[in-house]
Amino acid sequence: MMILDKISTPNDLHQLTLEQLIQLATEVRELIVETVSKNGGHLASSLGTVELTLALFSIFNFDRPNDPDQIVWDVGHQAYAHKILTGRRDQFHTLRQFHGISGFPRRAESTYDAFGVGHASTSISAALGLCLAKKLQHKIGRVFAVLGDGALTGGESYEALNHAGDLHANLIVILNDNEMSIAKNVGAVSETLSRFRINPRYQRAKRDLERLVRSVPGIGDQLWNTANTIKDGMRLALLPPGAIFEIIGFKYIGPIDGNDLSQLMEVFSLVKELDGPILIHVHTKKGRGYSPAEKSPENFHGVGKFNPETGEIFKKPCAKTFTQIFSETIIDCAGMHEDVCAITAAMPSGTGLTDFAKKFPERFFDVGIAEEHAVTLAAGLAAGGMHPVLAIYSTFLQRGFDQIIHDVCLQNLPVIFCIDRAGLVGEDGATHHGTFDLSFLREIPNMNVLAPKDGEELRRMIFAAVDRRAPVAIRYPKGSSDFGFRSEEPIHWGKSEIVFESEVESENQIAIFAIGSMVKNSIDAARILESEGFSATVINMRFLKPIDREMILQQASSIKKLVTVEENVLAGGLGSAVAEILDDAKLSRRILRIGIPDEFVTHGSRDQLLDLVGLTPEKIARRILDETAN
Ligand SMILES: Cc1ncc(C[n+]2csc(CCOP(=O)(O)OP(=O)(O)O)c2C)c(N)n1
Repeated sequence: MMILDKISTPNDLHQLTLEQLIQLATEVRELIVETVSKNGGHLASSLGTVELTLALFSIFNFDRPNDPDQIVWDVGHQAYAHKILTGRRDQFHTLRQFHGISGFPRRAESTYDAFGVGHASTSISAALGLCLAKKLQHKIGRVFAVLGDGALTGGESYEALNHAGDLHANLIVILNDNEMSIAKNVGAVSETLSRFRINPRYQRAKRDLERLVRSVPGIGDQLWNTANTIKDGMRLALLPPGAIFEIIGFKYIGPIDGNDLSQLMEVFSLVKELDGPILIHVHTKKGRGYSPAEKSPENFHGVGKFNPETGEIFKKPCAKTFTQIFSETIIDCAGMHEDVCAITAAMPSGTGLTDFAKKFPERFFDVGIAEEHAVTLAAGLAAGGMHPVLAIYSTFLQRGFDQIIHDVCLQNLPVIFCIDRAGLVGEDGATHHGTFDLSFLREIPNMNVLAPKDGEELRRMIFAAVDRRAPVAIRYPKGSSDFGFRSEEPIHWGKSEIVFESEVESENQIAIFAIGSMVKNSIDAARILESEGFSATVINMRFLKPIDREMILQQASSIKKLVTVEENVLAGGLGSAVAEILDDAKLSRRILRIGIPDEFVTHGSRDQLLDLVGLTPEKIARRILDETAN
């Protein structure tokens, strides 16, 4: 019988011996590797935190009725062991699948998921909130924030540390340091912390821990004496890196080996008796226990399906992605323009800047998980005479909203935002969909908002944006950039293009205004409509702002049925823009606005989700047919 079979809740771990826990760690790892090899997911980070999860569950009480101890996992991509050990083992095979469990902790999924996550650097703030809520309700449960060294590059982490230290909050922060973000971590703090490896200077550490433990009122001496008998072999150090945290009121413990169960359990047993705020610095190995992931943690950070025996990652044959087109184009632009430089917030490979970084290292900046800083840094570079391009996922640009308004657009600075993963991203789900950017960018004065229908258009838009010398945002989706058609139409600023006109003559005329990823689906929908006897025109808007008012009014003057299609929330997007134009022109007209409804979209494959929200060609055509029938 597997040990895992005996575990239904975290407190079941209290009964296990160290040997059984070590065996359990192996079983949990095997299940993680097996499942992620089939479903894809965040493998390396989750393998690194298995012992940490087991040690927390075996020492603390996550099952205390009405007042359990609670963990907030930062990003939440490292919480697979947590999911398996908190009653979701049987559903674990559905990880990240449509109707299956989420790849991230979600309050709606389990009461053990204390706080929903997906974006980085929120854990300390959220854990502090939980902690204060416990205090105000006279509860005794402990709250943990577990964050990586990558998440510690995000400003919100420091804002929360600063506040927690000031409040003397009873919070335990576990800094899970593996020296990796997705790529190698960056920044001065990470650099400083990494200089302090687990080392044999634990005599001093012992002394300092003794001071902390003995200071526990009433039981300190006894606690220390008991602990002392099991302390041999402990690698616990209270070393200078802790000074960063001690200055702001945290007790710093570490670095300790976060993949060594006995060390972790020993430290947690002692810490249990201490009041916070405490920061425990653990070193873990990303990909621990699965050698392909240990060897290339970046490739196994967020990975698709792979062969678990060999570690060979299966790649779907696919035409060039938008990311690849961006990657090539930005290198060409930088070759032609010496002022072009590129910024990423901890995602050099995801956004396609790895080759740029090699070719133009002095013009490349990885700022860490610091999107707000990235936007203002770009504004500063632009104010100083450079032409920065910030390559960023749509969902993470949400972090920089005020900076876009206050630092870039208000000063009308030439910053280009290349916004990848715009629209539905698939298995990462609600926290990661990029479905708001058209709306939140369109409302900002001076901002230009573009969306290409294919790779070639993206290339032209990037060159046009460089010539424009203004704030420009170009958004494009995940995946292939080749849709099998090609238009040679050059980009005219603020102008759309007609990409499809039915050959059939019909009284039933329809104009479909589509943007970005939805141009292709609208053309396919138009073909379906044509087969139903309709005559459809599809307009590739290209620009949401400045929008092609002339084209909209011209179509509206001759065609009764107007439709807009966008892979963005309906509120404030293309449909709203077209409606506003018609209203301003006193043309009262019903527009069928097709886009993402006012709700958060779940996880699943991109195709399943497009179908769910009604953005496949068939569903678009069906909506239009239903509308015309009524
Ligand atoms: C705000 C934000 N920006 C970017 C990301 C993408 N991202 C997911 S995990 C990750 C690296 C996290 O590194 P770390 O916190 O050290 O955790 P590790 O994976 O090393 O355990 C990044 C950049 C994100 N989730 N949130």
